[in-house]
Amino acid sequence: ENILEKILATKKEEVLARKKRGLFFRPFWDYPRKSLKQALKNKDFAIIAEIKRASPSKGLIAKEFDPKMIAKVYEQAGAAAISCLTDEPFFGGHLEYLAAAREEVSLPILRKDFIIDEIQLEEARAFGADALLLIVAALSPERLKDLLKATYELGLEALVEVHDKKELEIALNAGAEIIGINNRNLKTFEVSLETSLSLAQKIPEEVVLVSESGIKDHTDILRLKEAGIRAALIGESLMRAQNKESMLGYLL
Ligand code: IGP
Repeated sequence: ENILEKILATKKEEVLARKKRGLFFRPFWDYPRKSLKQALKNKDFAIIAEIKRASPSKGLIAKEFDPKMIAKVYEQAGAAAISCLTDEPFFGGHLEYLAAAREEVSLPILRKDFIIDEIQLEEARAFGADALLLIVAALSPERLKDLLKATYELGLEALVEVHDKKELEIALNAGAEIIGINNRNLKTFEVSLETSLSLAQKIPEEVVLVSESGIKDHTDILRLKEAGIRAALIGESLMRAQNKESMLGYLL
């Protein structure tokens, strides 16, 4: 059994419990949204900097963890957008961390979670997200289409994640406008930049492409740029950096 299946089983229970509880805290429901797509297009090379406390493959990544402060530093250092993990059991995240970041910065914020139900889209909006992640491997093509449509109806955007050619076709068919290529194989946790470099050639020009996972130094960024990729999503290497501002500056 792979990690994605395990996470999705847990997520189903979380969503059921959320539906039973009904009403939730919604301070940002009517907050004006920022466009992730536009923020990515505005830069020659854009970095989505991730607030990531832990992961199933690495365990605890950040011992000291202040999402407000991290968001502020990311913004000051020139990130184009922020991604915030909100999955608790596997990534040590929380929707409250996203809301905390929202209070602190004006950059677009992406809800990074395993979205399987419309109620999670509403939660994302209520807690101040501008965009959210939809993982092709976690959904049927029909569900992906439904959730993408519902995302737009709520005034949000989606980063649609793929890791092979077949998933890329499904994402494009569903009408994805921002596509993330995950360099991490969720079955083996192996990371290879080649995943992005080869798939990038198959993406139409109007689609905004983001390379995700395992990006750690300037050489990686140069390889992405040479393949025509103009955006990267970076978590661990920023979260581990003593000085996040200089790390981001170095990567950019
Ligand atoms: C960040 P990294 O290797 O820089 O920490 O990776 C991001 O790509 C990764 O957190 C991620 C992820 C996901 C997490 C990509 N897709 C889906 C949770 C769910």
